[in-house]
Amino acid sequence: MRHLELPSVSSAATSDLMPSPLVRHRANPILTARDVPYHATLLFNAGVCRYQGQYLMIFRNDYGRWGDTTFDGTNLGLATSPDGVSWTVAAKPIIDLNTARQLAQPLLPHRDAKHEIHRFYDPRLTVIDDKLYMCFAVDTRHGVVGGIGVFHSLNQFEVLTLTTPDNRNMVLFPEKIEGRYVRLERPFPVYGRGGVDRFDIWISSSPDLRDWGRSRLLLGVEDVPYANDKLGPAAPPIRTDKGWLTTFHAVDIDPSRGKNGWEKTWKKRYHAGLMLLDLADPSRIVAIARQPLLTPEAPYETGEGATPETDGFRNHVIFPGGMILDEDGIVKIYYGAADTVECLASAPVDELIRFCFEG
Ligand code: BMA
Repeated sequence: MRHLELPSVSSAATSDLMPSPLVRHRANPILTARDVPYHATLLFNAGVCRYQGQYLMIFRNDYGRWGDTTFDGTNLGLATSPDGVSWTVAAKPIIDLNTARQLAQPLLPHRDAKHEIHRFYDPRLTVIDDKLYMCFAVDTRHGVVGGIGVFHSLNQFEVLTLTTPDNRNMVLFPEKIEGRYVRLERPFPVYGRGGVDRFDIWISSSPDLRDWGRSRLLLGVEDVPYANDKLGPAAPPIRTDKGWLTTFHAVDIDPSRGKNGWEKTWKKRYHAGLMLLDLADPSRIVAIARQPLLTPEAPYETGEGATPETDGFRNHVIFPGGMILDEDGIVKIYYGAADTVECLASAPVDELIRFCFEG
């Protein structure tokens, strides 16, 4: 991989690498809890896709009280848009905790999902052959697991598979590759890692979306010059003629940080990264930008301006969850900012590809 011979972050920053082509939308944040007709506090980390002639978003809503880290719960909300910028939120959540427990129960046949499942969150949407799929994370009594399900209609969701713990941040590729479905994922091993986060991106495949295997390491923390903590997938990949273009999240820790968001200490910073994977063998990285695609800089990302009431919940967080290539060659990237609001940034697809090689 090209970046293995690359300079450190500080020397890269002073060199003449191509700057990120991504431009933040003027209307940011494009969707917040204030747009939701039911109890909502933090609206972020949405999955977004184009489906049945419109833009469709499923967002995470952590509801409680501003500034208070004891939340009442989390549900998933639905929003639609004709242009990907102005959104209308459906009257009720699309999946709440009770529904999630019922939906997952068939895959937990010898357990009571009511006791087993505590939280269902971080939706990621992919359309394959006109069918809408959603990956998600589930906090259970026995660890965090990733899941994949299919919408038979927007009112009918079937959970197809759950992973073993600990895994999450799963995203599906939008088509089968060599006859198999493919996903990116982020297991989080503890044993052997010296008690610190060192989480990497893995790739697996499946003949039927239920049974997964052939897992391989795709990208390690040490491969990303601006990460010193952990990595994971972000938005589901898009097809381009040069390869699968995909974002990821990359975290660095600034130990000097004190109060920074609603928690007493939050020392992490989440960037968006970008890479290009081989079309026929997506476990092969064709190119990866050595600089971040997006780093928290705008007030709604650093958190100081995330809401009129308070800082963001977790300041300095950018977490892409949706990536759409429109007919005009512009890629829209949707991301959660400060774990508080949902934002949009865009760039021409050709420039994003060039950024993977020259950025
Ligand atoms: C991760 C997940 C994400 C979140 C991020 C930053 O562990 O919970 O949903 O955006 O932390 O807080």
